[in-house]
Amino acid sequence: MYDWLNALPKAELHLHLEGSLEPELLFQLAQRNGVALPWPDIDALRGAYNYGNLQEFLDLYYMGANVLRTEQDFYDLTWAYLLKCREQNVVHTEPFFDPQTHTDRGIPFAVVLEGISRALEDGRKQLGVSSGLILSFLRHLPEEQAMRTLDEALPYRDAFVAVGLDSSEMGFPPRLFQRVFDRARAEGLPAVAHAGEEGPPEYIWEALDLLKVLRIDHGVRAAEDPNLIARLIDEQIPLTVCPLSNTRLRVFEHMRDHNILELLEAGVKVTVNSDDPAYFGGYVNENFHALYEHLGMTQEQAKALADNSLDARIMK
Ligand code: ES4
Ligand code: ZN
Repeated sequence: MYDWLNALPKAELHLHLEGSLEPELLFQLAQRNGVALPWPDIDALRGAYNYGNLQEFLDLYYMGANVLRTEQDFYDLTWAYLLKCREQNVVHTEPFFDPQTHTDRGIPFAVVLEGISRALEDGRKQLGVSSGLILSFLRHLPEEQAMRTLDEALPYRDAFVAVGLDSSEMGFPPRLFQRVFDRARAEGLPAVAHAGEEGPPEYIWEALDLLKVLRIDHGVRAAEDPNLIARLIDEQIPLTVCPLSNTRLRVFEHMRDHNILELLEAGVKVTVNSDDPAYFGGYVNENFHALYEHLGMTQEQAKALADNSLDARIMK
């Protein structure tokens, strides 16, 4: 089963590049850039990967991102992830990056984008992994800052396939960003958004109705609203579900409690993704393995999940 799951061709549609920063590379970049770290060694850092909720994880994730300084750093980060894609038969990926995490530290937008884009291009040519980059706004920061980030990004319009919305969800509903997403759409950029991870089903409705998203990132709390589930099925709106992330962040107490296979059997277009693999204990294949081990996922269900991911690509 493990070899079979590994060989299955699949797309990854919910991956934060900053969340693919493995502790080994994090320490290497800290040394290369002369950045002091609050952890004495790699084991101490790994020991801190023990979160009670989304915010506790995000605090660590933003600290980790502080070692990313140069174009080469962003290239190395992205390239390491693409090597994993090839290893796991992820034939297509649509990763997120959070420009504000870097521009707010004084790293120029162009430095971040050039490093990532150059690695994605090399990944297409040298590894055969196709990709499309998603520019994600940080929802815990004000709308005006997201709008300014969009202004900075538009000269590079062709480097992106969509815009997204991530970071702390509770108290930061999608409606706060309607004008930013209106503007992105007017520029021809489609949208996705994190919703219904920790937030209520209302946030998923807002993402659909106000931000006009093509996909919902996470969306597992849709299960609490039968009318919303009916709509997701009717319109075949993909959910990019991240099982290991959800259990690490206590969205579900245990993998055996996860609802992804119930959603699949109900007809919702669910997909399997790794979210922040360096922080949550696994890439896409480890997520598939967990569904097999704890939920008894069949080969037929795994094939349906992988086919959903290929079908839910923005870049066809
Ligand atoms: C994230 Cl798991 C998760 N949720 C929301 N925002 C994020 N950014 C990186 N990982
Ligand atoms: Zn995410």
